[in-house]
Amino acid sequence: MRFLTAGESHGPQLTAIVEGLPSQLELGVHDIDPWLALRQSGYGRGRRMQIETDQVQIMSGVRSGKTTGAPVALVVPNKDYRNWIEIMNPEDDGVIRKKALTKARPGHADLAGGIKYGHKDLRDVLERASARETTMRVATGAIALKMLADVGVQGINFVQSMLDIESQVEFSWDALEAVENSLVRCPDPEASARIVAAVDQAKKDGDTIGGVLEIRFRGLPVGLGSSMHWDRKLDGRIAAAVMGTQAVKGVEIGHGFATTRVPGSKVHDAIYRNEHRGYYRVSNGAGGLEAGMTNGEELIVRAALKPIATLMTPLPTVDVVSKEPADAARERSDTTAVPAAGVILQCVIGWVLAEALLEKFGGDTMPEIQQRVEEYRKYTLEY
Ligand code: EPS
Repeated sequence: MRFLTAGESHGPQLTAIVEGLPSQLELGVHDIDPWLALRQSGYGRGRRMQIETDQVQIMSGVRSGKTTGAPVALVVPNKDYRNWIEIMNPEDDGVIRKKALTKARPGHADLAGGIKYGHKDLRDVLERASARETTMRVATGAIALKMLADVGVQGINFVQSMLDIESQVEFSWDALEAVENSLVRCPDPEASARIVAAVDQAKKDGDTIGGVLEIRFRGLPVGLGSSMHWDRKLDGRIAAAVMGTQAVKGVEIGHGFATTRVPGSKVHDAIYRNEHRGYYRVSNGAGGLEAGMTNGEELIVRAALKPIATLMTPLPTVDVVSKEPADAARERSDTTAVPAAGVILQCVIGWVLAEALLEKFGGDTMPEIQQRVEEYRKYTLEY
């Protein structure tokens, strides 16, 4: 499976082509749009989210609510394009550069991208680097999540901390409701309220806020990924997908960096077996991955998201046209996108898992895959 995305933040539309999906997967816009809506939510977003109501159009590869096996083309129009048509129109050779950006924002793609791609209007860089692009990674990831759900795999994402405000509640799958009820997707109501206040303060200060996200999946078959080939190890592929998401600066699986602070006897998860559960662990420091393969326990991934680089109280920079010192450009932006990032990361990790599922269980049709997963689950229990 693979996909390509295209589209600028203020261009006409966002596009994705997904190739390699099995046929007979039940799929409709109702499987994708709720994820797009979740991605738009979260306290701390800017005015752009009031302009957009992202809804996907499925342009190919699906008939009567099922995939045919053909490439699936997806489109999400940018409603804001009508306000940018003079600036972003791909057809117009007299494009007005009235929103040209020359004062490179520290932490954004602007300066390195301008040098690399040879642009002095840094809008030509930022329009694609924008996190608007994650819309299509959510749309494609939502398809992966549907495949996973059809073989009994469930995911969840939530905010663990923002600034020094940390969720104090022990994780539970029943927390989903608390997460959905929280303005910032944090399962701890008290931490959630403090984070909302911190976002308000940051907005007043012209500042931005990052945070730590946690994403979990349960019900994964044992042995997705590989211990034999470095580039097929699932932890590496998950880390690449997570780090390939805008603003992510760190990724951790299971106890991650904390495993370095205690000896091995306190790190590794003892193995038990009974007839009902088969092999299992009572701890999960490994976060569901050993040697690049799923081990049947919950997959636990954490990611660190840096604060958004567009600051209303800007940092010093250089104007790439005048080459004089300047304050970095101010653009309409979000105070934080941490809550949305959890949704995005669940989708991009879901994609990697669905890919690994297809590698292991093959099959041109979804019913074939489902049957093979079911047989393999029986085999795993008896092994
Ligand atoms: C973004 C800036 C803001 C965000 C945008 C990412 O958009 P605008 O410049 O139109 O105000 O809202 O995120 C999205 C549009 C989105 O859908 O996530 C940036 O510069 O990266």
